[in-house]
Amino acid sequence: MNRFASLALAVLILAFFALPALAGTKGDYKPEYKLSVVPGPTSGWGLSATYFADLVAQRTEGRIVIKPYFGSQLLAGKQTSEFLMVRNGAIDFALASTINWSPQVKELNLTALPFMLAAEPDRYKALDAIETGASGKMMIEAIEGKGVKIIGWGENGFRELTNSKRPVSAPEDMKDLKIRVVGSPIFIDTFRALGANPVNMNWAEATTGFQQGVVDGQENPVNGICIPVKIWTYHTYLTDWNYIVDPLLLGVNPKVWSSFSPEDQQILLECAQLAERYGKAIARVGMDNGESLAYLQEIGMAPEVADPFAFLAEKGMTVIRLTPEQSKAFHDATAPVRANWIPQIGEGLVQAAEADMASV
Ligand code: X2X
Repeated sequence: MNRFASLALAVLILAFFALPALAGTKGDYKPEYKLSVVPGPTSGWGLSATYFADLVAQRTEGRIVIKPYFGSQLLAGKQTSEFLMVRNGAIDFALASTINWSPQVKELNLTALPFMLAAEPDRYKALDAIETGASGKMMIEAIEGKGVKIIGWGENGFRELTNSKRPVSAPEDMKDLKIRVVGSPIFIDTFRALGANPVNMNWAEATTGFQQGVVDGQENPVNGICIPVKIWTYHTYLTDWNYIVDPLLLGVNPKVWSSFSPEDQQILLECAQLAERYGKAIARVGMDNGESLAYLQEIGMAPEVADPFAFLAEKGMTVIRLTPEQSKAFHDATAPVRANWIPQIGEGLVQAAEADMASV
C-alpha cells in the first residue's frame, strides 16, 4: 500500500467510527417505537395518542418515530396485560388507562373507587388536584417502582352507564342487568353491590357483545368512547352518574427512556404535556365550564360534537341525570366496596387524595 492509499484508508476508518458520534445518538434509536392504545383510533385516547406521536415526530425532526397501535393489537386483545408488556419491553410506549394497569398496580384503583368524585362541586378541578398533588405523585411512584416510567397524564373521562333494558336512576333499577366490565376486580365488586350482574369482557370483544345482546349494558365515558362507537345503535338508556373517573397515563419502558438523549427526553416531556392538555379537553368538552371547547378552538382542533348529551338525545337516547339525592343512594349502596378496597389501595394514598381534593 503506498502512502496515499494508507492515508486514505486511515481517513475512512476514522470517519466510520467518528461520524455516528458527531451525528448524535441517532444511531442508538430504534427506527420506530410501538405505542399501545386499547380502544380504536377515533376514541378520545386514540386521538390523543396520534396527537402525541405527530408532535414528537415534528419536534425531534424525525429522530423519534412513534407508531400508535390501536384496538389492543399489541396485547392480543387482553388489555390487562399491557402493563407487563411495557415493563418487559415488548411495547415501548403506552397511553394507558389506570383501570387496565390496576390489576398489577393496586394504587391505581384509587380513581375507580365508586362515587368518590361524583358529588364534588367541580369534579374536574378535584381530579386535576389529585393528578398534580401528593396523591398523583404517589400513584406515579407506585408504577415506577414496578418498572414503567411515566411522562404524563391523559384522560378517558368520567364513566357513564348505558343499557338497552330500562332507565336507571336508582340502585334498584340495576337489578340483574348484565353489564360488561373490564377484567379488573373492583368492577365486579361495584356492580354486584348495586345488584347487577357484571360480566368481564375485553373491550376488543365488547361491541360484538353489545350487538349480539350477550350483555345489556356497559360503562364508559361519553366523549371518548360512547360517541365514537355509536353506542345509541346498541343501547337506549344513558345514566349520567359520573360514578368513577378514568385517568390515562403515558408510560415508557425505562430502558427505552434512558436510551434517549437528555434533549430528546425534554422534548418528549413537552409533547406529553401538550397531549395531556389536548386529551383532557376532548374528554371534557360539553361537560365543563366551556374551557375545553375554547382551548380546542384556539388550537384549531374544534370537535364535531360540542354538547354530547344533546347529541345523544338527538340520536334517540334517553339521558338520565341524577339529582344529588339519587347520586347519594348510589354512593350509599357502594359503601362496602369502598370499605373493602381502601385498605388494598392504601389508607395513606386515599387520605392524600382527600387532602388534594379539599385543596381546590
Ligand atoms: O375497556 C374499557 O372499557 C376501556 C376502553 O374504557 C378501557 O380500556 C378501560
